[in-house]
This record gives sequence, structure tokens and C-alpha cells, in this order.
Amino acid sequence: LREEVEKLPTLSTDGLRGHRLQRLAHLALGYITMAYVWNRGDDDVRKVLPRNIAVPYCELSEKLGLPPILSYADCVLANWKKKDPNGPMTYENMDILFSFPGGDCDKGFFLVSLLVEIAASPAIKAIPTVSSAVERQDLKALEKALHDIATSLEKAKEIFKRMRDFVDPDTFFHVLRIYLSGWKCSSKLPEGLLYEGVWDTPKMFSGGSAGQSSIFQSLDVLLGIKHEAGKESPAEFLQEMREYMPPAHRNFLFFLESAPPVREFVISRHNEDLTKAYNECVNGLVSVRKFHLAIVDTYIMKPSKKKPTDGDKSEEPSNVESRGTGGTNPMTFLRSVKDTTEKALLSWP
Ligand code: RCN
Repeated sequence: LREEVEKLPTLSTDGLRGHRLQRLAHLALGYITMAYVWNRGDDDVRKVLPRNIAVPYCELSEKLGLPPILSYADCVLANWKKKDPNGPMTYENMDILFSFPGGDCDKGFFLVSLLVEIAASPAIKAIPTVSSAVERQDLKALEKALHDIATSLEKAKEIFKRMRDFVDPDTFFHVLRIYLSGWKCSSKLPEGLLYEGVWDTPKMFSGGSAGQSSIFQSLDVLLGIKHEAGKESPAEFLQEMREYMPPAHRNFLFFLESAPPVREFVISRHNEDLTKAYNECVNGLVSVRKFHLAIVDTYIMKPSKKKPTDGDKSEEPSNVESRGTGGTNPMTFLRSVKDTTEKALLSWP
């Protein structure tokens, strides 16, 4: 593959007309880059991305406001099509555009993630309704909008459960996880990746992570859930992951920070139905996060503890074994995020 990549011409990005074509090209270059760096997923890694790929990739990344690494916005949000264009957006009627080795593991992982986003999208649409209800002090409208968010979260969790039907834990851990890894604080590329012809020094970028999804970050901001702060804290990681989102998502989160404070409003009203509706949303998030913890246990912790079988020389050193795709310890991070969410529940009376 590397030989073929090195032979590719340096393509101009000027001919990519419109956002959709640019996003598609960014996705393609992201796949080429991950494949070039990680190759077979063993210790034979490359620390230099050749200029014929690096130059158009970084140019396009700049235009799109996305990082020059495969992100959630690429492999999940831009990596799908409908089989029958007139059919529904269901697993059965969809496919991914680009794939990694490991059979259908990538399809299951990316499409289920996408379907979770789709199921949670009514919650995003309810956000302006929540804000205006708080502004107008319309308790009934607020209660209904919060209830709609909770319902949408329940549906998202049901879809999330399908991950177990389509994604094999060992293939995820040993194959797909490697290709989604980044080069920030990476033991394999400790200095990062040199984008030849673009920068004189190597640059570090994180691998894909669910923290790059704007849905759950939006709901945290809306509900006034503030994650553990400090150096290398969940709050810091989540803030950093915003840089990996499409600028429209990043800006949405930024403006949401100054929207009317829902949590304080609910507390100030001492209204049972309203408090319950708020808690229903928080519980919806807790429930998704508990399930996410179970998924991390199945797909990262358990496979990382398995003894390598005879002849399997590709085992990694133990310090990186339990890492998720984002490079952080996913268990510690998610547990803190889940605990903070739980603590946001309001007591009644
Ligand atoms: C795509 C989809 C995902 C994740 C990463 C990518 C992910 C990582 N939790 N989710 N669901 N950790 Cl790149």
C-alpha cells in the first residue's frame, strides 16, 4: 500500500466544488493517511507523511476547519450512503463508503455510531425550544421539550445496543482500534507525524473518539453538567475534542454556553413536574454512559487482558493495551463523566 501511495500524483484541491465534495476528499485522504501510517497495524509505522498526500490533506483540512487526521466527523458523519436512495436510514439500507481491514467490524462500529446520532438528533432539535421556553418562563413548554429530549436519549440507547450484534470485540481491539489511533502522546509516534512539505516539525493529533461527537457535549452544556476540571481532566479532553468537530458544531457548542441556564431555572422554580422532566434527561444521559462503560469493558478492557495465543507476536506493550482510540484511558474518563452526570440529578422535594 505504501508503495502505491507514494506513486500518487499531488492533486489540487481547487477543483473540489462545494462542501460535500470537500468532506468526501477529506475522508478519503484520512483513510489513506491512517493506512499509510499504520500499514498492517504492527510495529512497522511511518513517521513521515509524503508531500503528495500531506499537502492537499492539510490544505483541505484548513479549508474545512478540521484536523489532518481521520476524525469522528470523517469516518462516522461523512462515511455513509443509502443502498436504496428512496429507502430509510436503517442499518439494513445503509453502508459505509470506505473500509479498514477486519471484515464488517468497521461497518458495524461506524454505522451504529451514526444511527445513535440520528436517534439523538431530535434532542438537538429540541434545544432551541428549551432555550426559548426558559426565556419566556413557559414551564409547560419547557417540561415538554425536556421530555422529548429524554425520549430521544432512550431511543439512542436502544440503537447503541446493536453494537454487540455487529462488532466483534477481538477484531475491534486488535484491528480497527489500531487504524483509528492518533499520534498524540503515542508510544509508536512519540513526536507525532511529520506532514512533509507543510510543517518543518512533526505535529500531534488525537485519534477518533466519541468525545468528538457534538450530540452528547451539547446536552451536557444544555443541562448545565460540568465535567471534572483541571490538568488532563475530562473537561480538558472534551474541550480539546471540540477542535476535531466541524466548525458549525464547535460554534453551536460555543453559543450554547451563553444560552439561558436551564438547570438554574429548574432549581429556582421548585416545580415537581419540571424537576422530574429535567431529571429524566439527566437519567437518559447516565443510562447511555453506563452502557458506554459496558461497551468499553467488552471492546477494550476484556480483549486487552486476554493472553496472546501462541505465534501471536503482535501483542503491544502493556502500557498501551487498555487505551481507547482517543489515546486516553477510556474507563477512567467515562466513569468520571458518568459520575458527574449522575451528581447533576436534582433531589425532590
Ligand atoms: C468512530 C466512532 C466511535 C469512536 C471513534 C470513532 C469511539 C471511540 N468511543 N467511540 N464511536 N471511543 Cl473514530
